[in-house]
Amino acid sequence: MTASEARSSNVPHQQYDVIVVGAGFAGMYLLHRLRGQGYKVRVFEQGSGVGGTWYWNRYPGARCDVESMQYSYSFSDELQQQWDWSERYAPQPEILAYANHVADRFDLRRDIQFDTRVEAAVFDERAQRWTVTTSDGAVSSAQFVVLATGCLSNARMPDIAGAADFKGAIYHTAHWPHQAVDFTGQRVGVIGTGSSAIQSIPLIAEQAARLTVFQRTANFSVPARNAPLTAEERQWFRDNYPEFRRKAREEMRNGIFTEPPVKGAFDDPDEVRLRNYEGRWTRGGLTFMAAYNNLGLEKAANDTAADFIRSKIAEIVKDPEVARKLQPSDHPVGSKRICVDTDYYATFNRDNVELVDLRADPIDRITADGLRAGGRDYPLDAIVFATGFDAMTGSVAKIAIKGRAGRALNDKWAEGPRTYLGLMTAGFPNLFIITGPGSPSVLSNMILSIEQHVDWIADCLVAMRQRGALCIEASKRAEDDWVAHVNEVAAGTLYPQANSWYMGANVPGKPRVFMPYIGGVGVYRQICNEVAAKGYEGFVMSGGSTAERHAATSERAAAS
Ligand code: NA7
Repeated sequence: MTASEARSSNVPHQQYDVIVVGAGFAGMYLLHRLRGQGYKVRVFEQGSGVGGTWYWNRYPGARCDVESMQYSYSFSDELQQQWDWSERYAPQPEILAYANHVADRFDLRRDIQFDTRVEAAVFDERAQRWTVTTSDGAVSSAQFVVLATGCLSNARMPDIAGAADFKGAIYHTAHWPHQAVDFTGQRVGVIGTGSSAIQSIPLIAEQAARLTVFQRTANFSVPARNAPLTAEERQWFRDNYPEFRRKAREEMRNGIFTEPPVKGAFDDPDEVRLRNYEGRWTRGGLTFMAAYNNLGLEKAANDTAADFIRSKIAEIVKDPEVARKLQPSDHPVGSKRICVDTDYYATFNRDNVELVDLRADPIDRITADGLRAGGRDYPLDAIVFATGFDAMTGSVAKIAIKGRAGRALNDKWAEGPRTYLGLMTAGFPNLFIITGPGSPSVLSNMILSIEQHVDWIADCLVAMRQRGALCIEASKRAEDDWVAHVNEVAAGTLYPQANSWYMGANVPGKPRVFMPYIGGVGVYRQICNEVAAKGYEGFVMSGGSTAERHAATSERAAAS
């Protein structure tokens, strides 16, 4: 049957064992693992290249907030020994070059179809297979579908009146043009003050004639202290990789190897505590939050760290009124992902930079010539939306997924995502999610969490093959218990106190549910391993009889 005949008859014209959605770090490693186990795999990727979030987020200053020696694959020792990261925090072009290197090194491209969106995935209960429709009009079928769609991949463009009237250029940090944007001589407005804004604002300010930053919520940020990596620093990691990676996987809450805190904030006298914060501020990076073991749990402890950062902002920013606006006051530090910056606060000392507090002066509308907020017009040549993502569920929701009895996943998740271990959702057999809601995901070093999920799924598929099982599905009960556990653990922390994208609070109408699992990657890994060791406890495997397998295979053969 030709592809066009298949399209017109809606009969799948390509049969795979596994269809993977997305060729970011998750999709790439999954393809490598599964192909190595003899599965026929097809990856569909909507971008024209690999790298996922690092393919799209090309804004000035984009870099990872996890150190490059740790934000890298660990599955291949040759790879981690041979790839030379140039800086403490890798810039986006280097991470993208790394992703391309991995694709070439492991010959991944031949099984990735670029420029192709997965639009629908429907489970056929008779054949026990998924029928997948892609943006090129093709229909494919696979026993398994894996959503490697990423947690921060569905950029959110807020609906601000008048945007269509604007005569200048509009950008979104997560859909940055592939050619460098030159703001020289321009009046630029940046909407948002999350990580993307905080990384890009200092660089845009250096180029633009005038930069206006429209801030709705002030964010906590600590200095990155980024610097070139020396050969000795790289070698130190390489020599110790087995131990560092093991600790990161098994002992750290967030999958980043560091010295874990052993004390609470009030176990130290005030001056010792301040010295500790000062030392971490000078060293830079996310480990600021590892100063004490109760910063994410007790408000009073958290206040000591928040006060320290607020005092630093007041020290750096010369205009006390601007400093006051930049000092976050409505959420505990760390309850929104803490930002890591280079000269962010100091940028507000520049003569060409202005901060607009949208709480006092909300956006009225975008006009032909700029933006009006609090009744005042700000003339602009370009507007940069640094407004974030419909996180964790946004990219899944864009695919029309139907499981058993034709039930839509978007209907099932209308009140918030429900999964068992973040890996599967009941009623949707053979559909896996990589770093899905209900797993540590965005609270962790994503690459390590990706590797853990991919390995678990790959092992699970092999176990199914050995048992002759055709189908695996999360049980409703296991899912209910897991969702209750995820909520319970989150409720014991300060995280739900912030209106964060972890909570879905940045998207109007999105249910407020704390989506990631906050129990820590070590604990989570242990739970996943135990579930597998107990014969995939909480999952139901079926279709194991030879007759059933034979029938399903014949049905598939007839369909093609
Ligand atoms: P974030 O962290 O979600 O930041 C988005 C920013 O945009 C944040 O300051 C928002 O303010 C602001 N925003 C969103 N909508 C609006 C509207 N309508 N008006 C004004 N301001 C708005 O996204 P990022 O891309 O910076 O970072 C995402 C993650 O990527 C980050 O955590 C790292 O893990 C990497 P709000 O706080 O909602 O008031």
